[in-house]
Amino acid sequence: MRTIMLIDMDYFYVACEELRHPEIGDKPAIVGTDPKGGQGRGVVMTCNYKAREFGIRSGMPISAAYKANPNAIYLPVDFKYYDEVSKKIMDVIRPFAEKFEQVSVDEAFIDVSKKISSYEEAQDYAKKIHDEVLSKVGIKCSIGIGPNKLISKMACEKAKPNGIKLVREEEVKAFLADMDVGKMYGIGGKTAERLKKMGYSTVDQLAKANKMKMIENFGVWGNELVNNANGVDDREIVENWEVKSMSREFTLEKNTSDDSEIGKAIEYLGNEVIKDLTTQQVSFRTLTLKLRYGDFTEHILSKSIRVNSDVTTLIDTAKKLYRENVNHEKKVRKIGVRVSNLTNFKGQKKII
Ligand code: TTP
Ligand code: CA
Repeated sequence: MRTIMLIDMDYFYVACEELRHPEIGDKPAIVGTDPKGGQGRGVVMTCNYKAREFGIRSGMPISAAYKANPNAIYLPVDFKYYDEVSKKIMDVIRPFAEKFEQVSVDEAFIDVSKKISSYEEAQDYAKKIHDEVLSKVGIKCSIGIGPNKLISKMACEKAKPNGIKLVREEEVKAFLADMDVGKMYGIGGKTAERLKKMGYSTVDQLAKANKMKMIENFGVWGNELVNNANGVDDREIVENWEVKSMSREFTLEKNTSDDSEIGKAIEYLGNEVIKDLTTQQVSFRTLTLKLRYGDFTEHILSKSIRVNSDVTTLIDTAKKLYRENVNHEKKVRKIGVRVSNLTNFKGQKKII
């Protein structure tokens, strides 16, 4: 039985602020730009559930939030502090996992297939993780449990806030049945619109779509969309970004969705990584590409390479990962290229 969990912190930035500002109590609170008495520009990054009762949401103009509730507590963003809290949380979660993949500052997938032998056990295990994050860090989270990444992520959406939701393999079909395509993990607003125009409004309808037609319209992604609509997703949990690896990252001068500019950044990073590998006299088997978008969400993509690693293979593979997975609805802010599963030139495994 494959058991995947997605653990996501509730209203993360504000939850962090609550740790150091107990005076927030049960008042509505917002992290974002300064509202300047309703004249401020910029957006709400997130808000607690009390503020959500006033219709305030992430991404909303801060001026609109102010209009909805001028008496809420408005706090500036402090990425450094949220990263510190995030690290503490991930350190709590990691030991529970056979495989651990942090997907963003407040979310991680874990594979617990071998640790768990029944769904009941999975639920108890998730409860343990939930309680330990709360007792050690003081932050509430929600956990989705399912047979793959897609279902666990979507189950987690249903679990929010502060809940655990399990979707068994045999429940997947019913779970997806009447769902709007826009609610499916990985489908953004523009794609949902396109799908609806093509006659696929619900996940059910998309599940029955003709794959060739979908590939004509969406490229290889079309095939994946239909698989996902059927609840099928065989993506692995990609192990940690940091360990036993070499990596280079690059923040773009301006957030962009220009493929050629991103291609150039990948070439630059690929060449730098190859230089590092040559200096250390190691070759790699696994390549990982990290895309961080303007809204600070991240996409981490990985591929194992069979042939010996050279710079052309590295760059071509990284570009392919980019082309096949990029979310064109968002602009890219930062790119990272990492190589792992390193072997020294004599063929011995090397741990870095
Ligand atoms: P999310 O996990 O999407 O949201 P959340 O943790 O605030 O709320 P939820 O309880 O629904 O999970 O995002 C994590 C953090 O990323 C969030 O606390 C703030 C930041 N963020 C932005 O900066 N801009 C955005 O548009 C979103 C959605 C999040
Ligand atoms: Ca969250």
